[in-house]
Amino acid sequence: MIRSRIIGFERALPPVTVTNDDLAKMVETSDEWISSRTGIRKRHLVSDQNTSDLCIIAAEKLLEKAGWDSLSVDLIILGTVSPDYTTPSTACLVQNALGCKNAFCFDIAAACSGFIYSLSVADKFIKNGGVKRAIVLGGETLSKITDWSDRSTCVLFGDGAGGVLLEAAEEGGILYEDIHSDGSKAMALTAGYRANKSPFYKAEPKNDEFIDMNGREVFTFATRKVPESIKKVLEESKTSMDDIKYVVLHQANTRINEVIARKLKAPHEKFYTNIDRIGNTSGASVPIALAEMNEEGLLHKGDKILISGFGGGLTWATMLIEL
Ligand code: 4VN
Repeated sequence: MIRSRIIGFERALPPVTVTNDDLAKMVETSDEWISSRTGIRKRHLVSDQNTSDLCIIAAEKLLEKAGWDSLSVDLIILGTVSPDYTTPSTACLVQNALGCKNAFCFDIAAACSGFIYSLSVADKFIKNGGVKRAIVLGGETLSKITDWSDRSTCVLFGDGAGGVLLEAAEEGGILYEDIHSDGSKAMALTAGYRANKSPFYKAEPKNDEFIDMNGREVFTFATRKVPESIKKVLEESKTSMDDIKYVVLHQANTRINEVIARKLKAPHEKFYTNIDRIGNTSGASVPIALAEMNEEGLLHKGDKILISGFGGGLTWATMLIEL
């Protein structure tokens, strides 16, 4: 069977960092409250960049480091819930900046699971035989859809992008996946409602463009569904947690990830974390974490890792990968 192998990891973060103390000057909060409840100490926020700008930087680094010709890329998929435009897709903006004229390109909206959903779709195109080389990205500028007067959410999020290259290979790569949605809980985490401004629209316009989260409901969902999903991937792939080098969870909140680790009875050292420096970057968090792990020399050929995203939709997805 054709496999999709990951052969590069890169990230791009905006240069400006904002500390908890900076936020405490804007809303009624404190470094103590934010860091003890979420594990976040600072986050990168854009001052003049959009999602495409961050994704283009990450994608340029990917092609350069791998020595791939732009014209050899067949597919670009980009997970985002904060695209520059509804159309063109952010993936098409990346295509143009990189000169990947032979690629077909689209965005996937699956919030914090977006990068893993995107990897899953790219994997199917590769397994089908039509695509040999793909760029898969996760990028967000959540700061543009954050309600900066809501102290319960504005302290959580950060901006950034990350991505990988996928190449058709004989073995390794994406080994197993578990991927789900539960639209019955859609309203637990919403953002970006687009009011109908047509003169023909008669209903009361709804103003709901900013991130709105029922923290308790999403917390409960994540700590229930993610351990279940990881256990299922391990069982069905006949893999033991001992065989897993690292578990890379969506960096939503340190406390959530601690509960997940405890439920899995897995040692904390296996769980990579960078939320203290990066905050919650939704669909960008897993690829940013992978790029930082790679830069720190933690990822080696042959290693097995688990990646898991969970959030808006509600959506969740876990993948077993052999590097
Ligand atoms: C997935 C999750 C979260 C999330 C949910 C709850 C939460 C993050 C609630 C309790 C609160 C501290 C913050 Cl699990 C967010 C996303 C969106 O990316 C996805 N934090 N908290 C407290 O009072 O302790």
